[in-house]
Amino acid sequence: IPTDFTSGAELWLDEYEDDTIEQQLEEIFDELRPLYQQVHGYVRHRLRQFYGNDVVSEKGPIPMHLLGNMWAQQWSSIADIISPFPDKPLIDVTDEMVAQGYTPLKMFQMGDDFFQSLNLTKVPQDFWDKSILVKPDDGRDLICHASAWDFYLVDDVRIKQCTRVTMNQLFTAHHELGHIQYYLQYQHLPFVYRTGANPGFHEAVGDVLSLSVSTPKHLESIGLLKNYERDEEALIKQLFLTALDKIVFLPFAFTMDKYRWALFRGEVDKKDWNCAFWKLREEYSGIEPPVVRTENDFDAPAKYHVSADVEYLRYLVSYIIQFQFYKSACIKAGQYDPTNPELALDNCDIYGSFEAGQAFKNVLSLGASKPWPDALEAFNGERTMSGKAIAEYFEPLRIWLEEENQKNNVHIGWTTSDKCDS
Ligand code: X8Z
Ligand code: ZN
Repeated sequence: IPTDFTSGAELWLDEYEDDTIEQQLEEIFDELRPLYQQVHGYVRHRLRQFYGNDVVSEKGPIPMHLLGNMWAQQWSSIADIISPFPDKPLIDVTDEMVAQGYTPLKMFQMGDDFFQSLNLTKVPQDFWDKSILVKPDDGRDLICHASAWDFYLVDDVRIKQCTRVTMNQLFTAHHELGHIQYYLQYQHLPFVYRTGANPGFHEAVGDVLSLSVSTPKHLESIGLLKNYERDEEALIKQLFLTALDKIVFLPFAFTMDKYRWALFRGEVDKKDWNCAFWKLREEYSGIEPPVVRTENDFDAPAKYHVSADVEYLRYLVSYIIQFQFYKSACIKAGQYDPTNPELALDNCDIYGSFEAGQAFKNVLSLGASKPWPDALEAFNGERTMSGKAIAEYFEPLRIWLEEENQKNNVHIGWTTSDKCDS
């Protein structure tokens, strides 16, 4: 393990065990940028219809306070005002969960059941006894940002999540249980190997299950979705909803660490620290702050991971490789066949597939004992990170968006704004 890191950036990047990781991600991001720009253009167009030209310009960055999330990192919470095909149902099973009396406990039990259905390990009793799954009401000062913890003993793994009964929180419960499953699968290894093949692997596991849970097929099977008719329009609407989370997130995740690398490497003068942040957010995501910022503000630490000093590239890597895992798991489960529209990738449910579970076991039980390309190979034979699977997943949406944006004369890309005064 090298100790002569030239900056914190090199220390963080070391975990990816590949000197070309920045370059690789840059290239993958370049491949996906056209799709992001189509989503961005369409959303801006819809927001213009909703709020008018005075609020949203035709060609500028989107004012981020309209996007429904404090950091504009995912935009699905405004899906009701920007989705195509208003007559088609927008899949949000939150109300149904509440109506059926879902509790945080039940949400985690369902997640645990999903892992067991793949023939993976059920969470130990200690997990249920020692986790915090509901926000304590005793006035304790507690960080509510969801997290999963390995106590590096045997079967002592815990989640801390201030769980609310919503569809999104159901996905987060699976995300956190993914970390737990990884801890359990490698707990037999020596301490130095009890970590992910790289940090992105750890973030990807639960999300693969969430992708499956979010399909109409799975939601119907667990009785949360009824009378859903999956025609061409419903399919596009569903893909659009997923893109508001999974595609929109890519430039956000990249900029969180591009920003910190630049600071760590001494590339930004301290007097420009705030505007450098907004410049990156604008360049990569095409968004702007709601009001003019100055160097008297310092906005980046408003994001939990920045204040808590958690590396963020892991999520960019995760959002790319989780589609590689998902696609292969779907094929193994007999749930995806590119030549059969009945077995589409975006409606693949891997629940109950021992084959998919075995692929996970191959990867997770290695921990960090082998370089990550070896771990990936153990899943599906691939050895490189690739944007091909995520592009394939969203291909029908890309085709639809390009046509729709063209038809509506939607501007693609964005001009620069000056919302930060150095
Ligand atoms: O922080 C998380 C997880 C805990 S590892 C809840 N995520 C990122 C975030 O919320 O910013 C999951 C997706 C991105
Ligand atoms: Zn996580």
